[in-house]
Amino acid sequence: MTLHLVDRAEAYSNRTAIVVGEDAYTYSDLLRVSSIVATRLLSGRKNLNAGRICILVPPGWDYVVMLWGIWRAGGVAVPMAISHPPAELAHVIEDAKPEAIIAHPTLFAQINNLADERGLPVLESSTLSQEIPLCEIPIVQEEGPSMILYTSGTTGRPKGVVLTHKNIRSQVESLTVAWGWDHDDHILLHLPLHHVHGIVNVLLSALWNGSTCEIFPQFNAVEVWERLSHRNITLYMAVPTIYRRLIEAWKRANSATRTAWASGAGACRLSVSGSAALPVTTLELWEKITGQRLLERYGMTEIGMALSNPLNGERRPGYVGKALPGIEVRLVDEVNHLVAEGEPGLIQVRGATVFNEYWRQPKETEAAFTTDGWFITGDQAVVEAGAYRILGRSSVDILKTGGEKISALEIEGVMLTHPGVRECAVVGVPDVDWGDRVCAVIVSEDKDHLSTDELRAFAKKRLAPYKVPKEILIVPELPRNTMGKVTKPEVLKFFKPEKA
Ligand code: MLC
Ligand code: AMP
Repeated sequence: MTLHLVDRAEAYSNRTAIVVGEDAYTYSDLLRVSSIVATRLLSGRKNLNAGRICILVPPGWDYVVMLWGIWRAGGVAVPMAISHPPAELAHVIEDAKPEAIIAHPTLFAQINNLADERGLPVLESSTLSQEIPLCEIPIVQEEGPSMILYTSGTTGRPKGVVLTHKNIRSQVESLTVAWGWDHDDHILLHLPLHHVHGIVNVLLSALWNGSTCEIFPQFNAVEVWERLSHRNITLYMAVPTIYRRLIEAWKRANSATRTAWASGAGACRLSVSGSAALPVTTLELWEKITGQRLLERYGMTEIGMALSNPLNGERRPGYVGKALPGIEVRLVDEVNHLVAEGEPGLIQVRGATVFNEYWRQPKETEAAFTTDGWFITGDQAVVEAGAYRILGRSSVDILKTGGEKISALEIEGVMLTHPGVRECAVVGVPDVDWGDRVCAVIVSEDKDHLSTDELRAFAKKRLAPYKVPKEILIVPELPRNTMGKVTKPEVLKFFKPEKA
């Protein structure tokens, strides 16, 4: 069977698939150029046979045709974060064991040494889409792997979540029904393209439906407002931090600009928030400004989207609604017994949208599922009057900052490699802008010679920008319980929460 996503594109032929600045590309362009990319990647072979290919390309047309080209050649795409320093990229390369890396020339400096050291070819994205006589494109099985997305867990460095083509198809089919996607939709995309939110909820949902996806290379609040003010964007999706930033930019604008911007956002048929808890104050302010009530939904890299407020009907502030079409969600206690409505429980999810495995991590995979096949999310919730309310994570060591999931333990592990650091504890301080603000306390080997500036510079070199602690305190000792274990609730007291 060929990929449904690709088959459907044939029918959308001359409709606009992607817009980037002044450039518009049709579905026919997407099919033609992605088959060129596939031909070049195959380079005489019949099928990439699930070989991994990393993509280090900024959001834009090149990114989309590289992704489709890899899939059409039978490969597995490994989208990499363009903001990550080489140390983080090295982990992905080591783990995914790709056969090549596709990179945009502006990002060569980040990747060339890593690739050279490992004898890996770096393929320039624009060269891959240069005309060539096309070869026969292989038949790709929907049950096969399509992408590996890296996500943090409580232990170690980020793990690769393997999503199949079928998973992705099930995810977009569910969202299509739930959110009423159709070919007249036009969505704005500025989210990073190494997460399900940007890739599946926005880009692939648009392409599945013959809609138009307009891509901005990065988020900029004024640019987003200006674009919305043309009143022809029908759908908008972002994380709570972004809605917060948009609100702040709107407050700074003059009265005429505010009116134009608000009317543009109000013209969207639907605006969605997710990837982290949406503060009720943010929902209320957005509604006050634009007249639109945000639709909050809940999801995860391993499962796509699971819970959503309704397209039509009441969207309750502070709640994430009910299970999406085709997805089973349940709440259980510590011994896997269902809990009653009104009782807090652990969220478990089952269905065709759910991934099968962490890449080359059979033990982690086994531990992530119950014996009867439910995925254990690690999140807690309660059902009240038929709708789910997320209560938080089971582990204090998993944080969400600006929609990015991170592991406190991973950051602690990196900080401990600094010779001046004896001990380190990282916490997520509640913060109305970031969700969790990453903060660290350090016990130094030699406090007179260790500065917080140096520690931040050290972290910046080794960690993704959003993992770098925003505040670092050097303290004489860490708070511990009677068993000698560091008590994170006590560590939190070193920092000031920024609540709405
Ligand atoms: C950037 N910074 C962050 C950050 N992003 N700090 C904490 N958390 C983040 N997420 C840092 C920068 O390193 C910089 O630090 C400072 O903040 C300001 O940077 P910026 O350039 O202004 O930030 P910006 O590039 O605008 O990024 C902010 C953002 C971005 C919110 C637009 O983080 C973003 O797009 N987040 C969305 C992530 C996402 O798509 N998640 C979905 C995961 S999938 P300094 O020190 O240099 O000043 C998922 C499943 C689901 O969760 O349910 O969807
Ligand atoms: P990720 O691993 O980046 O896909 O992040 C998934 C996690 O984001 C979930 O396990 C939740 O903890 C969190 N999350 C996603 N959506 C919401 C939401 N609407 N409210 C609260 N948390 C959310």
